[in-house]
Amino acid sequence: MAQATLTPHGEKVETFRLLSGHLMPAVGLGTWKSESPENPLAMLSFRHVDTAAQYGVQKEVGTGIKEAIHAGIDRKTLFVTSKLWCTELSPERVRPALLNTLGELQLDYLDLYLIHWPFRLRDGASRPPKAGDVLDFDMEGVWKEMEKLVKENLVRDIGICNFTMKKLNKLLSFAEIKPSVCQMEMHPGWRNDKMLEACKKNGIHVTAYSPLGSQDQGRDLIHDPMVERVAMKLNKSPGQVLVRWAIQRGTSTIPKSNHHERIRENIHVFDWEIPERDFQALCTISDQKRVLDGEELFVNKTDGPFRSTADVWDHED
Ligand code: NDP
Ligand code: 1BO
Repeated sequence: MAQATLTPHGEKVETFRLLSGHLMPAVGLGTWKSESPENPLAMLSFRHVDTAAQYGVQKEVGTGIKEAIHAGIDRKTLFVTSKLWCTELSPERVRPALLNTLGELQLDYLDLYLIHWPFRLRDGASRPPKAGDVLDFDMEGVWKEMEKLVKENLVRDIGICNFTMKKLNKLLSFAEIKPSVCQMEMHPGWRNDKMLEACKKNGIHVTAYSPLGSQDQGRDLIHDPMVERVAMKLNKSPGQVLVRWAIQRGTSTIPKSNHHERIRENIHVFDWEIPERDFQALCTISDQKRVLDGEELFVNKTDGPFRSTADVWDHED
């Protein structure tokens, strides 16, 4: 469960303790499709930013971090996550990819480095992939390289995203350092209870991505009648209810916004709670469905190796 602490300015924030013993702030700023990732204001309020080489914004995120540090924030109080993209999922590419990420972010270590998706793609792979674009993935070899990064203090924690229980069990069968964090799509429209339980059982902290239902073709949870009803009752915004729901489920979460007022809104979730009855009501939203099912990235219906999204998710949904 989240632990409450006070910032030097007397603001209440909540954190989760990872397997490694390190603390992770419960809410971070997402940066996928972000138009203002250099926003130091966001860095000052969140203290936790989630980015990835694939998002193409690491240089801007780095500028924001630098400005926040210049404004007096201690690097040690920031939590910076990035991710290893699918084209770099071979052992000899792990370290150069991390060094490139550190260079773009102007940092000498990351707090958390994640495998972005457990599928290796050929450089220049198409969307959807052509025959030969999805390659074999040496999970053990890649994880050993990730473990070396921890031992060399280049990253404090390592973890995974978009894993299934099958892939998690495979990883745990050889991991010398267990993943501290598993980042998965989770919101009231896709609770993914099975994966949350599997992670809890192994002491792995879960970060819920797309907590608001994501963007563009995502799921409009902001206007879901149940979410709106709870928000109205608690005098909070739908966005705040969705972020708070994630925290009360024991997950950290990383909402993204391009708007200052929403960024501010999404972090003001620490001095109130969703009553149990309303929390449970939010857990009953029907039509459970992923937004990010991986189809565009990994499915080739005729040439495989993944011919359907069910293949991508090991037929566990
Ligand atoms: P979110 O669920 O965070 O939703 C973002 C959308 O919600 C945007 O359209 C945003 O619009 C809108 N929004 C934000 N705040 C509010 C608010 N208070 N009220 C109403 N609307 C709001 O989507 P993401 O898919 O971006 O997920 C969050 C982060 O998770 C990503 O940015 C990324 O860092 C991470 N992620 C990781 C993945 C992985 O594979 N590991 C996959 C997907 C996401 P606007 O910007 O206009 O405010
Ligand atoms: C293509 C990247 C999905 C968001 O993390």
